[in-house]
Amino acid sequence: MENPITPACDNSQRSILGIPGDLVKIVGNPIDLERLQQDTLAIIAKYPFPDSRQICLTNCEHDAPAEARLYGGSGRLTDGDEFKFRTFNEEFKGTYFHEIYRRISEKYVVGRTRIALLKPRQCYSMHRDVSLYRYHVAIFTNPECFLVYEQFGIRHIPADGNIYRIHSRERHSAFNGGESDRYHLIIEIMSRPNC
Ligand SMILES: O=C(O)CCC(=O)C(=O)O
Ligand SMILES: [Fe+2]
Repeated sequence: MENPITPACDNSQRSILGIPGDLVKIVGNPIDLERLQQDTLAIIAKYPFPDSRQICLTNCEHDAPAEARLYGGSGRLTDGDEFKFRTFNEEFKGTYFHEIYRRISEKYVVGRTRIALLKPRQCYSMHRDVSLYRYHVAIFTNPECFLVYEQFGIRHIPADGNIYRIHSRERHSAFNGGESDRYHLIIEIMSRPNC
């Protein structure tokens, strides 16, 4: 008899429920992953990751203290205003992150832009974000890292140099069920349908 709790599923699909096709979708042209990884390693070596496990590449004010510029936009925002953080931090100008930020800025209004670390066996609470979409680039990941949607199942974002647009207003979380650190670049974009 079929087990009603764990229905047979095709693991190669890496999804469980009926999911809208574009829940996680590749946008634009790929980036140079190796350059991004090199610049990430340099940043990791220079700046400690705080408890929120995020370094913000954008900040709200030019004249904020260095500490606030790096960490002011990290973690959960109390007011949900992702577009306060629109100034690219001088500290990271000249990096490949800046090039990617400028490339996306040519087409969209870009807000809070972060490097997010998820350590092995860490996860986020289930939540909805204010923004409809976000862009993600997996910088370093492992096959056991997943974005989890309450309604739609799970998705793995591979480190393949692609920029992925995710739906961030659907209830979701993310976890690292693997044994190596996961680093994602997360970019807030002013949402428009079909962007
Ligand atoms: O994968 C992550 O680090 C964060 C996922 C998330 O909650 C988001 O991007 O909205
Ligand atoms: Fe989120």
